[in-house]
Amino acid sequence: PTWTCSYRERAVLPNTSSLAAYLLRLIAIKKTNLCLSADVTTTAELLAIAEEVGDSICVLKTHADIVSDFSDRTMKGLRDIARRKHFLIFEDRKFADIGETVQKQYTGGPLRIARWAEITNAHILPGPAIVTALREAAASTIASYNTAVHTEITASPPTDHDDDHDVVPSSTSADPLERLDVSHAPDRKHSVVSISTTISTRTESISPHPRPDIDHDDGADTLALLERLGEAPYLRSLLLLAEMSSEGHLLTGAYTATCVQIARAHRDFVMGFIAQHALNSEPADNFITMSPGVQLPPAGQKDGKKLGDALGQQYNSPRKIVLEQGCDVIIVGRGILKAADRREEAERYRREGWRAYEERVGL
Ligand code: BMP
Repeated sequence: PTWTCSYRERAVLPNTSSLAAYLLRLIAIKKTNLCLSADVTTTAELLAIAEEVGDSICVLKTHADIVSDFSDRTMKGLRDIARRKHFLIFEDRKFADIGETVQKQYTGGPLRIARWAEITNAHILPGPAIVTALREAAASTIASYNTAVHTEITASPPTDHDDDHDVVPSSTSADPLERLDVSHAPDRKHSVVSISTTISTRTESISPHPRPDIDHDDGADTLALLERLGEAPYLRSLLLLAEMSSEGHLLTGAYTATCVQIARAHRDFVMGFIAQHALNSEPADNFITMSPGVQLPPAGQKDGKKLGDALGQQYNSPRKIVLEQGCDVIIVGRGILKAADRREEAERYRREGWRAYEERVGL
């Protein structure tokens, strides 16, 4: 049903969470369905590549645990670039443990993923509680953030916005969680979370309100539209691994079908799938499919020849993934990272992915 819908149309369908609606609008405005898989091993390289290709992508995917010097500086640097260049951050963590453990892995440890990544992903191997556990941890993070913002607003001199919980800090302010330092004060964190339950309930609702100022092409340029779109809402979302790109993977048949059922039961938190083809089959489905294992065939080689690496990775072209398989976002790592001019190569992937999308929806 979503196969021939434009990204803009899908942003206002019912059952679309606020973060998914934001991403769909972002894709439509920047005209990019490209996600860069920034598989680099130092903070300097990560921030450099984010800066270099940020204008060409809708999502930046990270593997924080391969960054040898990952620290607060990495998180802040990434958030800063994401805000300026308008993309979402997706930590490719592939959670796969019991609920209690994934909550700690998601919010704690040296990476504190929930703080800086809007999107993360999980296997459903342990059963559906992995989703509810991550959702609960995400809600606490959002609640802490909202309370921190609220505390900041009410503590500052009175303004018109004093009672407005939806106010988001201005783009120049640093992470308010930082100032409240909730992560280092467990007791305080507990009370902060309880005060703000009502706020988090409000932020988590599925409410893709139409935005006439950006949901129609009124001729405004990209920068003007991005300004109207504003910053990403402070929300969290999950992708479920429904299929993999690697040779001989076991995420097939009934497993993939169960994954879709679990996603349907948690539409407020699960924005979509990592998969090799679109999985929207019921009228209510509006899941976003992001697909890794994408590379353009080398110059002179025809599309269709099997491509891969020596360790099981298998590649398809952007055209096949978007036009024939109906996927929404192409995830590209080495195809861009190994290019001599990565900015230009990212643009080439962006154009390919976008052309395939336009052809699919008949634009
Ligand atoms: P590359 O384009 O360089 O092959 O990188 C693919 C990226 O996508 C890697 O970060 C890998 O961990 C991830 N990935 C994948 O390749 N296949 C999957 O099925 C799921 C993934 O997350």
